[in-house]
Amino acid sequence: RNNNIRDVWAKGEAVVSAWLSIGNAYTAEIAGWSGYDCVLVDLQHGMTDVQTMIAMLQAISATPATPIVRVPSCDPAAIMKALDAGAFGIICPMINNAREAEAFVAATRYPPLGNRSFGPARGLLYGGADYFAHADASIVRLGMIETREGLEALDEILAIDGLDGIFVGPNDLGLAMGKGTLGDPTDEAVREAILRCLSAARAHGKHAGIFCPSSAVAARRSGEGFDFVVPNSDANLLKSALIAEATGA
Ligand code: 3PY
Ligand code: MG
Repeated sequence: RNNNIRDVWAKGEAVVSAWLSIGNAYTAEIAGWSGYDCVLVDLQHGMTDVQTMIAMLQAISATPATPIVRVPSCDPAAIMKALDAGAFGIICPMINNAREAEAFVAATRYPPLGNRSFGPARGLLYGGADYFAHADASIVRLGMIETREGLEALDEILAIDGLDGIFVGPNDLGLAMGKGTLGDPTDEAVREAILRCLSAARAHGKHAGIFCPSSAVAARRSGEGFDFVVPNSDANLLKSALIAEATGA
């Protein structure tokens, strides 16, 4: 089973991911048929439990999009559960240092490279009978940079073998820098910090992703060199569409 993320990167292009905060298999299926390279189930801030995540991953499996998960934390058990449920990529929030990045990557790789426990469940169904042979190479791992500590430790985090790259959380990063939360930060220091994440990733030959509040911002970010962009979330899109219909605007 291919991983669209790696296929898009191999072409030198930017991956465009949908982002699901609503815990529902039908909306996941709709997202999967909407032209995104991958569809992310958010277990950190999304209104989704593990059982619903499994149904969402099943729904995404029936579409051309690659299923991925943002886990709630660096907890190895949560990471392994998402992979066993068929996620082909993991975004791990709040990576602060090399030790956390290393633990994250280890939880996604089978021994001898890592410490992922064997029991691939849906991974074996979605990934195919040869899942075990290819899982370590095909799974994508992005560590989130969204704290002061993470920003300061960019180089040591990016040096971790097996980490594909970083994913910037502009809201938490702005908050950590005392500048409030904005999906597209206007503060000069936060903007500079985001671009520092991008240049550090490039210097290490790794990938850089970022959450964006709209497709216009996502297009600007991919123009800057980010090669994994998320233009908005299902909940925000639904809300703005509902407001527009309610007001007739
Ligand atoms: C952030 O902006 O902090 C995120 O985690 C992405 O939404
Ligand atoms: Mg965040």
